[in-house]
Amino acid sequence: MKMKNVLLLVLFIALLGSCKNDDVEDDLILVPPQTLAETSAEDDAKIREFLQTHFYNYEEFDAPPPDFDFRIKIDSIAGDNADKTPLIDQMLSKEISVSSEAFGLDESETALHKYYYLEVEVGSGPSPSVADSTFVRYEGSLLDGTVFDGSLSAPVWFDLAQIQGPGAARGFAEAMPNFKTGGDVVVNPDGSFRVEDYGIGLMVLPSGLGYFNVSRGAIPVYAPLIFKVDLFTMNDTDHDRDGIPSILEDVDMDGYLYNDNTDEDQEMENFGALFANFLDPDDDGDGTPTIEEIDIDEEGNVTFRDTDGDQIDDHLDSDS
Ligand SMILES: [Ca+2]
Ligand SMILES: [Ca+2]
Ligand SMILES: [Ca+2]
Ligand SMILES: [Ca+2]
Repeated sequence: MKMKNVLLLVLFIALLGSCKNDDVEDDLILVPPQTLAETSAEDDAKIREFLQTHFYNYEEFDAPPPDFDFRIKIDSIAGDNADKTPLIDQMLSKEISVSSEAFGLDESETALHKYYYLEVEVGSGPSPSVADSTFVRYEGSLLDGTVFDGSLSAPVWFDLAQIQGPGAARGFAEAMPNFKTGGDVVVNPDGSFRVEDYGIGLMVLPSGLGYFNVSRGAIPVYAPLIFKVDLFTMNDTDHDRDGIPSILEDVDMDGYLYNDNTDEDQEMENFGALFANFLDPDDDGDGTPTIEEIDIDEEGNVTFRDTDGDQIDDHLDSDS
């Protein structure tokens, strides 16, 4: 009896040991894991120090020189620039709750994360929602100025709903609704295009709204991120084509699209996978597609039905 226990224990340790070795070899992460809460606080201290010691070319934006390119430039407050207004006096901030599930962490926790943003130029168009698709020019950098990504010559479409999900820099999607798009997009015969009065924004994100414990290219683990963004235009989205705009599938209206899944229990049983409502064409899993359980008028406005009068709309009600 005693022998058996010892054997089991040895086996268990051997298994644990081999798992650990594999992990280290696979992703080469040698730093000890950190919690969201402690990292969020550390990041905020780093970000605030950065914002206190840096400024952007606000004077050029206030009185643009003839050949000004309307690009944000950030520099240290020192020497000739010792009298500049620091970013901390100009940027606004918002807080977002982040769950450790998004990063597959062992320790379950939810922690508030503060990001900073500045609307450098206010666009003349509407603001996107966190579910919209946006046409942007952008540059991403670290606090030390290292540029890790960008698309300055050719703008790109970014699906904010996807960026809000796991594996992407969620804060990019969260901060974008603080900015506005520009006027109509005018495409020239040579394929180039022009957008008047587009929005220009700056965002600084803690690592929990970035890639957190994952190193990507030049981005180390636990790295706060800076994004400069030119926001040209946007499209509304309906990811699952069920007739309901994706932003209206945020049922609990908390601004997060991935925690609304009406038929979650059933999905796990039937498919072994989960589809949040904005990615699910049959939201209540009753076999009738959502698009047949709602009404859409000629102008595209969506209204919901409640046939059995139980205060649950038909497309979210598996028994009607
Ligand atoms: Ca939600
Ligand atoms: Ca679902
Ligand atoms: Ca849906
Ligand atoms: Ca249904």
